[in-house]
Amino acid sequence: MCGIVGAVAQRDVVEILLEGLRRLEYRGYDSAGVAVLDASASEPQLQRLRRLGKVQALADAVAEQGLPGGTGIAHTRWATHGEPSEANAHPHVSGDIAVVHNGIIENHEALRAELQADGYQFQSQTDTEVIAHLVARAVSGGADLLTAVQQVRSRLEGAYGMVAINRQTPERMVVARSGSPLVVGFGIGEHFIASDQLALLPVTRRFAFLEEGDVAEITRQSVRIFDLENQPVEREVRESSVEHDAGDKGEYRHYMLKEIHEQPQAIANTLEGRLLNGQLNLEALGDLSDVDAVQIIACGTSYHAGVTARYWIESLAGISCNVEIASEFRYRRPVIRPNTLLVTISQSGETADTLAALRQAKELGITKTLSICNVPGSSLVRESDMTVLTRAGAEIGVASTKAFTTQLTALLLLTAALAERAADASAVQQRIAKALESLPGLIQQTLSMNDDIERLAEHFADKHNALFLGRGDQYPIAMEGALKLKEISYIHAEAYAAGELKHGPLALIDAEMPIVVVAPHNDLMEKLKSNIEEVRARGGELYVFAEESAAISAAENMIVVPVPACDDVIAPIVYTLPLQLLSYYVAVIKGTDVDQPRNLAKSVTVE
Ligand code: HGA
Repeated sequence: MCGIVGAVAQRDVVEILLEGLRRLEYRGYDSAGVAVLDASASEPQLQRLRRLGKVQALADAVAEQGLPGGTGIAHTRWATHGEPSEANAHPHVSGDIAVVHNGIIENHEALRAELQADGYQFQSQTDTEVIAHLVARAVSGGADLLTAVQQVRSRLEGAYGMVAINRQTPERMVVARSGSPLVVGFGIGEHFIASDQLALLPVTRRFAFLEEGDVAEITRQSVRIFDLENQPVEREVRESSVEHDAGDKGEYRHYMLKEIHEQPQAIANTLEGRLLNGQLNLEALGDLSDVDAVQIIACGTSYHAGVTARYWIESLAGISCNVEIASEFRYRRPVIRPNTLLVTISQSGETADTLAALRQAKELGITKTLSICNVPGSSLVRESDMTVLTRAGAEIGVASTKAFTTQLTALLLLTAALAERAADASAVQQRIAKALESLPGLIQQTLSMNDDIERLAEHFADKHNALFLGRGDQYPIAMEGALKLKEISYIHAEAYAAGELKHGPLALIDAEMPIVVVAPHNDLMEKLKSNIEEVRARGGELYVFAEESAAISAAENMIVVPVPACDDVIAPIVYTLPLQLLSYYVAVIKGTDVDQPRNLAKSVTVE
């Protein structure tokens, strides 16, 4: 999603801003821009450059033109209102004011009409431009930049993070947070703002996270923060422990492949301190002894982790569990049972819908909340009572891989903790502990399927559709496999619970429809075999991932790919790997932009 970077310093800031944007590139964007104020000139200058496409195109333009100045704002845009174009790229300028914005201004049409009636001319189709004109109007009415932004904030509906600068007062920026994250970076005699601390790690490690409704005025010497009532507030400045670099791709062709191969280590990191010498150590998860029901909320891949966890939580811990997509949950009136634990899952911890659903759930009376998240200090972590950090490390590929399997690992730990009150608690916990202990090694072993799957991918590259089938806790893994294929290879793929085939999708089966089946040797195996036969009888082309002991043999129109044997309880995690590799190699053959697939963004900070 959009990235924001800003700086107020004595030195020229444009390189800091560009480097910040590069660090946010992985999130996906369509255009980039920068505006810099130069106070050293006899008359302060505001210069802006924007480019459609990559940050490098912007950097080339900057190198050609030069953009001196100690105050600047920069942005990568992922269009929501108005096509991707140079005219719609941020910063947007109105007179002396320049603005960058993440999020959506929902009442932009009414504000645009009002501003046009007042004589303001619009240069873009974006919702953002209303902010620039509103701030400019307030400033020309006599307000200083801080007051102007505070006044404008009360006119804006929707979720946003924004930064404004004013040519007339060049050594300051004013920022506002309402729904989209912003973090202030503290340097020595210089200050920074960004939508993600990763952008600022080359210049500082000291950060204060703005809270909902905060407005801050940032100069070289000071950071003044005000709350919704415009009262001064303090926000704790913390030293960041986030890795300095996401690292380069190393020997790998894409971040996605690197991240797939990092999974044994990432899972070991998730387990560290929580599984010691074969014993679970779950105290740090918090007190779950009074939990009678679990409500899981998430989006996309995280939602699939949640659906998998429902199978675990109900069958192993004996606790009723609902799972819902955040964007649905937040706009209905769910009935919440007493003593419900709300579990939110998000890689970034800034997913707009998940955050809103968490807040909605609290309003509905949920008092116990736990987040499964990869980013310490993120909004989701800060607003939840408890957190299980997944410790996957920075994930750069837009299509989530190690974030998903570490989420599943964390959810299995949570299941073990919730099983505490089950009649067979110690047997369940021992089984989970034993299975998890073997997991990093098993995942390493599963990665050796790489070459077989690379060859298999050729069968998919010219196809337009694919079906993914699974039963029980493999059904959400089939959903995740289909999502991965859609995301990065642009092949239409759907997942079905295999028992559902005969209720409709069987009509789709023909020789042009590859069908991927995830088939661990569990108690649903015989049922699944029948479903496989139903497909074969209709000429479908099957690709079955199965343990050898399942005794599914290759046959005409059926390729069987062996997967290492494992305890059923961790099979969803193990079977995820071949599906990740399959979508990766199909995308490579098709030549798509694997790490930044079209139209998608990494952390989805808008609705
Ligand atoms: N609505 C603005 C900003 C979009 C955004 O935040 N994307 O992540 C626009 O369309 O320019």
